[in-house]
Amino acid sequence: MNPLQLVDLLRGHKTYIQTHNFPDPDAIASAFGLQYFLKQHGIETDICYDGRIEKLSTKKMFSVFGIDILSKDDISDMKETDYIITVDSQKYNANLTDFIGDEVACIDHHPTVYACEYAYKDVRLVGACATLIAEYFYQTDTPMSVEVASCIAYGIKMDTSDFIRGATALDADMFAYVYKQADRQLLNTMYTNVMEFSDLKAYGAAIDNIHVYGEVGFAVIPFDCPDALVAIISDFILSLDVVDFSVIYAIRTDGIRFSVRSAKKGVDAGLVVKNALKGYGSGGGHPFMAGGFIPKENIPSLTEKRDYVIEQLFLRELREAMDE
Ligand SMILES: [Mn+2]
Repeated sequence: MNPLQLVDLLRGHKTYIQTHNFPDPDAIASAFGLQYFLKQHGIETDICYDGRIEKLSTKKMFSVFGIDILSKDDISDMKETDYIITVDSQKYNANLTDFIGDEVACIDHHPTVYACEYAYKDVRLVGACATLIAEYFYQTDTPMSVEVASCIAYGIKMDTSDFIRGATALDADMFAYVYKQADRQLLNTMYTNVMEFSDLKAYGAAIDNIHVYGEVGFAVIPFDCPDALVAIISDFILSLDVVDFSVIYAIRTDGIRFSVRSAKKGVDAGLVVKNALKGYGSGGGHPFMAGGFIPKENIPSLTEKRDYVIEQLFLRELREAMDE
């Protein structure tokens, strides 16, 4: 795709850049980078999202890099004729609210689930969406600010988990490109003071409750805990040397939220959680990272031995997955 075609498409239109709901660092870095890129070519845009920003480290991006972003409540004046560019997400996905504007463009690095035509479409399966945005600057020799360079570097690092998750040669090349223009101090700032006291409580609960069977680690967080934190704790438990598959779940007021990780070759976390929770709730995701949910009305069917039942559901699926 030639990014200058996107510039031509938008000229004369009120344009919003929309991230997926509950945006993560890659979605925010992609939106912020794209906004700056378009501005350099004479196009003013607003960044918007739906949902909440749960993690302290993600919120911190706004002050560190100087990002302005509008929540759903701030965009009540959006019109049907306004243009929307979706970044790090695609129209009709469950994680993207359908705002009233016209989705004319899409820039994403996820596989397409529901096909949709856009006037400008750039969907490539690389490690981070921010990589695609960095390439726009590179291809067109458009200058970027140190804040944009540092922010894109952070987005790429986070979404590829420091180049161990889905990273491609393009991610590495574009990281090198932005890193040379980044302020390393600014980037380093993102890694300090990012844990909240409530996070520590969730880590503590998971450590207290961990059960390991073979290479499978389970832990329950027996209180309300945001999705993003359940996911971080699942990564944390997977980092134990004896654990190759982690199942972390939080008991929340609306139900039980699961985060599942697989480092086992051939064992698809998405399939395991989908099958394990069948009849109780729903689940799915990628081969290496997935999530699931049991709504509160189905919790009684797990009986009083809730944790034992959950462990058995997963262990049974895992035995099958490993046999195949
Ligand atoms: Mn992403």
